[in-house]
Amino acid sequence: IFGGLKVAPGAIPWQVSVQVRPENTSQPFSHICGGVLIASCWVLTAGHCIEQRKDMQVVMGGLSLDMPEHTEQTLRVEQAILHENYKETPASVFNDIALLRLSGTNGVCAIESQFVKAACLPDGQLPDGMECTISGWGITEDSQHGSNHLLKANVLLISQEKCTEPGVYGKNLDHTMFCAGHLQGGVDSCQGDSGGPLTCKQNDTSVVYGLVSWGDQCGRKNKPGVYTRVSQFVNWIKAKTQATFP
Ligand code: 4AZ
Repeated sequence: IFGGLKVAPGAIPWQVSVQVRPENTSQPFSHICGGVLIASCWVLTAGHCIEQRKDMQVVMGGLSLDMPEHTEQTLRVEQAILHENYKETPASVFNDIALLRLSGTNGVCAIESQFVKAACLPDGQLPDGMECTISGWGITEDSQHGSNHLLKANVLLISQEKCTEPGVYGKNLDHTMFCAGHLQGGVDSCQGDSGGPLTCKQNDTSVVYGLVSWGDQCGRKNKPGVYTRVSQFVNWIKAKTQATFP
């Protein structure tokens, strides 16, 4: 996160760290992406975060990546479901969404607490100009290695009309994506934040409106962050999670 502030305990209880290690090794897991808890056994992340032939786990309820915290819960990923129409091109990433099914028993995986809580899915579109929140452990203006402490920043929803202008992202932006940030630059998501939440208030409830997806570098003027438009995938999410999703 560029232009971010440290997150306080329990402030973003749906944030998860998606971690991988090579299959069947005893090497430690390392953070690759953010994710969003949407039900006890389900995490939403970006499609480009899925690495085949790797063991995956998610860590939630914590703020620091290098210190174990008593509020943390670590769960293994049983299955990664990549969107059928996921497609990466040199200039864009289409349908950049995936579901992680967590391991648990009788439909209980993550245990809800003050520090761990599922986010709601959006119901329709939100107005341009609305202020929303992004968060993650990704690269910052000061560190190419990312942040050890979870950071957050406020960004504004940018209209599709503005973001498809030739000087912004032109035809590389489609209706399954949207832009958010500050056109003057400075405040943005970056590498390592991918898959993490952009949440907005809808009827006084925080909803996961976007997932960090891509952008032309980070924090640059006229190059805002691009987010997966979660409202376009609510039916897909419900279909894939049905038996266990309320
Ligand atoms: C990345 O490389 C990336 N500024 C993620 C987010 C943004 C740019 C790049 C948005 O994963």
